[in-house]
Amino acid sequence: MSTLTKNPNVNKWVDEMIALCKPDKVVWIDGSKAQLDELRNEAIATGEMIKLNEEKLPGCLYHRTLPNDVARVEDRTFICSRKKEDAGPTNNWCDPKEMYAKLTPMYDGVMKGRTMYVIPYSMGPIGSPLAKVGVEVTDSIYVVLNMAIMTRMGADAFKNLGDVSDDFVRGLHSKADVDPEKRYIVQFPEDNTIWSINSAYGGNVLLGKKCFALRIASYQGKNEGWMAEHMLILGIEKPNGEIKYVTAAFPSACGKTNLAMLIPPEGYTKRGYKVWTVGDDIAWLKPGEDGRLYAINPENGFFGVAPGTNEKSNYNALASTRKNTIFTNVAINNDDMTVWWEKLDKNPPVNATEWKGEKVNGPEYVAAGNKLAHPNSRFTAPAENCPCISPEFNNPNGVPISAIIFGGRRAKTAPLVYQSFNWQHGTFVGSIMASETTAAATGAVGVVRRDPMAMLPFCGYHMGDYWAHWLEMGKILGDKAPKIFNVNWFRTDDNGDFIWPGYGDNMRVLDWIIDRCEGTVDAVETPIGYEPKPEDINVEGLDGVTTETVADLLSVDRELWKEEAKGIEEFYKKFGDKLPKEMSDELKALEARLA
Ligand code: GTP
Ligand code: SPV
Ligand code: MN
Repeated sequence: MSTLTKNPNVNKWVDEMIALCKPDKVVWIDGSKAQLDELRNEAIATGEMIKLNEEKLPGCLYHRTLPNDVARVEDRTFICSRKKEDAGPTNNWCDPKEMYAKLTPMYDGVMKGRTMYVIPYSMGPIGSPLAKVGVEVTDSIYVVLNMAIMTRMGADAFKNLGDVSDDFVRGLHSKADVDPEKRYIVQFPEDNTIWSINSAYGGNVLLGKKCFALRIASYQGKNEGWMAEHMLILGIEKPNGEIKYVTAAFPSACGKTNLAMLIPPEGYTKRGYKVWTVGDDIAWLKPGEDGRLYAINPENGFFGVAPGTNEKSNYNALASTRKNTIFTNVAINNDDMTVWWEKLDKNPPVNATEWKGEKVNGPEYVAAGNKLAHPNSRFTAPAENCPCISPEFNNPNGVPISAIIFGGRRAKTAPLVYQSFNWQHGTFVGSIMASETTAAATGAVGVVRRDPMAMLPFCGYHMGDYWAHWLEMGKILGDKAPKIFNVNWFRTDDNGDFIWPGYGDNMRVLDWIIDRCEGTVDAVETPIGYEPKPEDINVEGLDGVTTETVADLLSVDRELWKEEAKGIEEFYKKFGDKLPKEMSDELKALEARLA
């Protein structure tokens, strides 16, 4: 039995996992600095992690995963609810009994010769009424060190669980042989259980993140009256000191981290605007005592996309990675043991090791069309490192949300920004999201697919029931519900170049969104929703982007949208009688407005 907790439910379950995996040794993670330092040193000694330049990147480590193990694997991710219809048409499903029977032999003795680490952690500030406890057992030090950054990890999480509660999520992970043919990422929502095997990468193995905080938590939220969403949370401080909070759901690698940490254009900073980051990937939302919707970030760090991050595009993210950070699958500059990735700067290191571990001449390698860092290479950085981390980051009650923003990568169709007519229409707008696929998951990149609410890979139950839950939440929130918007930073011109400058300049769109929430700016009614008058998007100080450009970015091509409506109808058919009538009504209303 552990000295960390007397909770019999925890101890019994860990004993079962030990009996199954048969590790040589079991280490309970208390979260102490001494213990973590010891694990870091062990990982460095075995070569699992590489120590980086102690002066330039203090406390930072490098890790490389196998080339077959660099992203989430959606085709090997399962929702094992007892009834198939509870997983719905957008999830892979298998009967839980069958799945346990298939995986149990794979875990049998898998940790022989290895150490099992038992990680207690809290998703959300410890003691928050919105927080939840998880325990992950794993044979990977990399997982322990990442969980130490991404969650509130250690003995305090057990204190919060108490001595009797059974309310914790059980996560079992083994890297096993990292065999992609035997890789499984499996959620058992009805058992509060996650089993992950044969991967050692990010979202597949940091079980507090996508597996718990989205797949399991979305199911818990439906049953308990709250929401778990793939959303950033940010606060916009206005010149009068007032802060308005918004959330935004964009699919993986579509700009959440960047928007969450943006630095407003000069004209705005001079007037006293500032952005505060509460979260960059996941939000848990629940109505508060005043009837408004409140959000916490269940995470404690950022597992962010490295390529594209630089001083100019995302100063705050880069600053967050300058100490106590883990870099995965980026390139190393061997001259000074620092890191490099595409678009960090224009100077790839000459004496480089590319992400797979081969020593190369960086400039030559890049000139030949190769990438030094994997497109889904990431940094794991503590939230406390972020220069613009919100003073409310640890507020156990979260922050009140004024607006919810949906968005994705669409070369055409979706305009720069529009507002839904109301919550029900906003739910429809979220449900019809589509976006080009990215390197965050294995498979083709750049293919447009439907990704409702950016939750396609993360909804732990039937998507039709999920939409019904959204509609239900709207009824509970009533006139205190956040306003719902849709944005698209990714429209392209005839050369395929992005028209909108994006990044910090997205503040100009947030500005309009906040004004709409406060009712201080007009809008134009279009068939798809309310749009800004082009002149109401501030273009002051922009190079080559005028009010005419904005008008173009806001144009709604009725023929394209009629095609879009057909695509939505096709997509909706998948959901059969689980599709809420409100959603098909909204589709009919859209078609009528387009006709
Ligand atoms: P996950 O962590 O996978 O959920 O992704 P995310 O939504 O946090 O995406 P992130 O902010 O890391 O952005 C991913 C990629 O999109 C990076 O390469 C960015 O440089 C690029 N990007 C972000 N914001 C913008 C923008 O406003 N315009 C353009 N053109 N690209 C952007
Ligand atoms: C995503 O893919 O949306 C991520 C990265 O945020 S991972 O943690 O790997 O899921
Ligand atoms: Mn994500």
